[in-house]
Amino acid sequence: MTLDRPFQFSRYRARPLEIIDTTLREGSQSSLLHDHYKYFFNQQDKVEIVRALIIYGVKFIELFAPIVSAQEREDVEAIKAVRDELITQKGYTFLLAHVRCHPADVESAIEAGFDGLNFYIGTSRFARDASHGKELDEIIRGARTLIEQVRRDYPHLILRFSGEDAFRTRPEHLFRVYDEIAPLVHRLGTPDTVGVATPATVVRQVAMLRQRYPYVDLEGHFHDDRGFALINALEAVRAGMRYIDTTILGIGERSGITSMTALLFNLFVDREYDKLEGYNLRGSYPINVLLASKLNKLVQSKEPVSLTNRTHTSGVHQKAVLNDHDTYEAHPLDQFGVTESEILLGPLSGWNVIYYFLKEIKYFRIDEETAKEITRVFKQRVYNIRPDESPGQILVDIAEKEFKLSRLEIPEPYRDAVTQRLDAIRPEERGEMFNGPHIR
Ligand code: HCA
Ligand code: CU
Repeated sequence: MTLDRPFQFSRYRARPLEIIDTTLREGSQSSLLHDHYKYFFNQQDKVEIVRALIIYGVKFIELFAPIVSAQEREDVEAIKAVRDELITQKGYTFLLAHVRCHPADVESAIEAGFDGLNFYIGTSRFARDASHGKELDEIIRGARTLIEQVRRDYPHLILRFSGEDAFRTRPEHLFRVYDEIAPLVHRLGTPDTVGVATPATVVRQVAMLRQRYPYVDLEGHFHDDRGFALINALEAVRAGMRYIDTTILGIGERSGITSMTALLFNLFVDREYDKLEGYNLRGSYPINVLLASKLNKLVQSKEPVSLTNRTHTSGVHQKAVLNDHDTYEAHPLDQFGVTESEILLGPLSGWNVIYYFLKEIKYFRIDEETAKEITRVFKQRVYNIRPDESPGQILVDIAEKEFKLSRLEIPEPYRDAVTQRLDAIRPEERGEMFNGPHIR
């Protein structure tokens, strides 16, 4: 067994945290694509996603090996063209092919001009029995021969090896394989393929691998079956893992993997700023929206970097947020591109927000007592709302038709300029950062 320092890839000095985006590989395995009559990202989707990732600051992008289909092979060409176009502006981004330990996968990736190969093979009992049927010695022999050959013939390639289902592989088995492969690769992956890991087992696994393979960088890949994909990735980063696989919105096989923006947002909240070097954090919400639009859905409500986390529905919250949004918004989401805050009118709204809405946004001449009365009427009416109505429209109708309120006449050009009650917002947050809540 040799555990020498491996060869280095010289073109790039890795940052404290490198995201390996796998939206177009792992993410393409998401059932969400199949729920929307879409089944795959088309070439234009892929090009737009890759462009957004590069602009966001991602330096490693994983794609399927082109052997998967003729279409994949063509798409790699288009993706490479975008990457090349952005090099002068954004630096180099490495394209990595996800390959089985099969010569045909490797050949297809090399032919397509990939910068690196992410080898994987199942090492757990399950994979050995039910998937490829190979025993450990055979796995080792096959992988070693292939990787040695690739290193010899293509020394510029960045190589990674993952024992799939590493968290259900017994440590002595994992060591037997990794001891042989570690000297040949730049990174060792330790994927939690079926989402069984916990923060505690992740910390243990990272410590164990760091101790045994001090010269090889580690890569994590955490599935969300238990809802732990985010916390596991965070713990792994804290324990010294440098490379983390993520996807935009965390999409992937079954419940997916760690969401890229959720991970970076949490590192920011925990003040791990060194890990955020080179990421354009303000692009977080826009990149989530981009992917959600490709899936024909909204950014999901459980996503930390979402408008949902700046949306308020209950009367108590709405009143407080109008005075100081920090009351129910603890995190600097505006720095992650969620620059608006939203108040949704509905049966839970109180008179404060209704007063604000009718007076400041709809220009009614109204006093507080009238607003309270209108609120009482609204709270009855809104329970019978029709699909073609909005709560805002019901309020305007009540104010106009039942209470016969008149409105201020504001000349057209000035209307947009006076809709926000700026005195409710702290001075340092005025301007483009925070324009007051958007009410509807
Ligand atoms: C897969 C499995 C994988 C691979 C991860 C890796 C996993 O879908 O092929 O190559 O590190 O979760 O184990 O995504
Ligand atoms: Cu996976």
